[in-house]
Amino acid sequence: MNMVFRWFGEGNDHVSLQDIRQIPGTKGIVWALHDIPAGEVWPPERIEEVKQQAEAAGLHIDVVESVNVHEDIKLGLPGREQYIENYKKTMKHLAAAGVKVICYNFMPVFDWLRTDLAREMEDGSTALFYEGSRIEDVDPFELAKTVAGNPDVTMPGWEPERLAHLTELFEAYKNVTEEDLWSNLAYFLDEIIPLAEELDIKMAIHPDDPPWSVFGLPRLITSKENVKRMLGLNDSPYNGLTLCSGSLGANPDNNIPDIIRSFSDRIHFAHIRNVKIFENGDFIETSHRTEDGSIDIYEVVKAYYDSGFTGYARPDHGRHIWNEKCRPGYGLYDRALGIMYLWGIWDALERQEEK
Ligand code: DNO
Repeated sequence: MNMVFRWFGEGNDHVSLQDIRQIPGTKGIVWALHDIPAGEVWPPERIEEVKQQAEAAGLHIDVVESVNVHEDIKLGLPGREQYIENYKKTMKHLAAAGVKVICYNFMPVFDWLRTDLAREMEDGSTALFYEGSRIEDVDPFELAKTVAGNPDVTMPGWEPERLAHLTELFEAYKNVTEEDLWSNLAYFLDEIIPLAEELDIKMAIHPDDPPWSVFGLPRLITSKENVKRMLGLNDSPYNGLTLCSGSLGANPDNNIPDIIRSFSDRIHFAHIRNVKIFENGDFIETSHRTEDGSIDIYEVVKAYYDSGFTGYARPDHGRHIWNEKCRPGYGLYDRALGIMYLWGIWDALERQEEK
């Protein structure tokens, strides 16, 4: 396991590179140029800047999360040709800097979605929470109006540039079926995977979070069956996965250790975290520890271990603890504790095998 840690960039993250370097067994940052809108080319000099900062702190920049995919590509609009060209340019610039894995997602309109950024738990810590009833009956067009009229409304995973166009985006997706989205993904992959092979950059799609349709929008990467379909769209090993245990695991029908064992050779990046699922399907992000949530993190790590996983892994979202003021889900403390839990399991498995 090549352990890495998400870092939002100088001046954009309260966690320093030095902090990250001090987490045992952590070798690199997971990064992005967050200020560059989806669809634009990442300039080589900006990439070089991050590389130099990271390397000065003794960390690598092998994993980028994410190079976001422009909506025209997901919608299959004529504009996609230009945006795919731009995507390819960014891939080339990243390869030149030594990047090995690009994480991306193919979720229409939003990235991850929660209803509460700081739901308090019994011990006083807070965490991201998803309450189905607050989403499932919401009319997206009404919501778009509220958002448009109120600059203070922000939702996790909703990039400002998308928020500004919410009504148009919902309108554009009105007639896009799940099958359309699959074929638009296939089109995108046919374009970029040959280049990924040439550049030796592994593409790693992130599952949809939560793994079901929200606001009536189609969603693809939601189950084992759909992961299989996605990998089958292009059989190249460069067409791979970011296996996020917390995203797929929010649906209790998804057996994460089984998914890992089934597709281990195509998992280039592991996001490992736990969630506690309530009877009505709501869920909260807990500590990484198995006992605290609904996902057996021991079995998750064991599945990677047994598969001889040598790819990149990061702790995923953590709780907000010890009065830390941080980005929702991205505090230093709980994610660092998560890393130690993951290493604890891994090292114990290694020892057992040596005996
Ligand atoms: C949330 C993240 C996601 C992820 C993207 C990948 O914290 O796991 O936002 O970065 O879906 O493209």
